[in-house]
Amino acid sequence: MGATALTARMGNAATAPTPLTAQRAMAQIAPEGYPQTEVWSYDGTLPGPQLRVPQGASLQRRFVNKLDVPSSVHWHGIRIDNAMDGVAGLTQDAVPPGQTFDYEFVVPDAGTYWYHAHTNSMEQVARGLSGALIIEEPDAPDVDRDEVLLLDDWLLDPDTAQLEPDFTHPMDLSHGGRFGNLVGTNGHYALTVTAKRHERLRLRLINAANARIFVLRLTGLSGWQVALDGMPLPAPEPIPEELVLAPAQRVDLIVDVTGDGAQAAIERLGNDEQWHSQIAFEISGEASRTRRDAPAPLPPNPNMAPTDLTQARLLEMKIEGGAMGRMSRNQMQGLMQSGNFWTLAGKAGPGDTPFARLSKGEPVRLRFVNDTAFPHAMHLHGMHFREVLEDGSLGPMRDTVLTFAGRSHEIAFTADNPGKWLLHCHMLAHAAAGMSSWIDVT
Ligand SMILES: [Cu+2]
Repeated sequence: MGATALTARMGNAATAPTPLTAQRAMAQIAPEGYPQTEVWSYDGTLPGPQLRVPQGASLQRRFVNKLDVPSSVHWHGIRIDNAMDGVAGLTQDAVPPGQTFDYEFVVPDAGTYWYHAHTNSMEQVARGLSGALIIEEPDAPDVDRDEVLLLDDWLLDPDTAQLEPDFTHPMDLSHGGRFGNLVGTNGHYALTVTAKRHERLRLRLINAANARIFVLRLTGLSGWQVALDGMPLPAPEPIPEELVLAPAQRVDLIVDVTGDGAQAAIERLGNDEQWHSQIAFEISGEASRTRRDAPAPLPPNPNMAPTDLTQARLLEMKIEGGAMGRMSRNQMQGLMQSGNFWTLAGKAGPGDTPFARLSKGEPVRLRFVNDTAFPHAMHLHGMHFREVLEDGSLGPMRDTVLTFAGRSHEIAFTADNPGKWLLHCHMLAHAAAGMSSWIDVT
């Protein structure tokens, strides 16, 4: 029996779940001097409120839809009860304007997750419907501060600072997706964080952009990556010189402020091949005289055992279509008549039948063959997976893998969570234009 049912039976009707309200709001995304931007928000803020829940607890939110279009909420990366996954048309009906839906589920894994709209997400996420979801370890690592950094971009009219309303531009759908012309963090185009020298920070980076792959580097900050897509790494690892964060991916870093000057930064590689400040850290004062010892690994989450590859069924999903791809002109024109530009395993859109039917507990190897001219960030709902690396070993647990043009990437997972799980590209224009499929675990 869920907590809501229990509460009802006890006659304690006063404890309705806390609302999470989708509504229009104004946000100062662009620099001062520009007007505020009208966005679609959760609870009136951009990004939505940061939700923090202890590991193993039940998260309860009454989603209230005050928009004039249907919507629903997906809890990205949570190994969740299928009925709470928020995918309109697959796990629930979209919530009509003026109505509500009660989300209630246990959060089994500690880490950095996020929530976002999963009804017409190409438009609704671009308009602002996303926020951070932090599941706290019972024994949190020893840091001075925990900073959530939700990276995003916005496509604004440079004169009015309002969102460009053409969310279904064929150029975006058929190429890399909808990119913004203003890049920022936590709803600001230029986020500044204050810090002390030798202060130890846990940085939780979330890529909430519709299509942009962030390539980042740190200056004046030194440390380790400790988790990917929420899941702890077995041991802290050096931060790569260039940190790649595809749409929907997260990374947890533990860094010390080691810069000599007054500034440290997280910088982003721009299309111009130059490094631009993404997040500025203003250093003043000193937290301690010397650096601290290396951090311990994060405590492992439950159910992280690697999948037994020898027993695994092999599935292949060919990714085809898009501009400059190898699909024939005739095939492409046929696809475009249905409003699509891409196919997964020969099919555009989720349809009525799953890509695969899996038995609960079945080990699976899934090979993505990216036969297009673009990278795609493939996301599986409900279960994490590990990439099968070139030497046959298994990589860290993730929920989103960046596949590169013309390359194959194999993932392995154990189908241990029953339900209908979406499998799609997280370049949201691609997902809307054919790159959405699903698996059925029974
Ligand atoms: Cu894609």
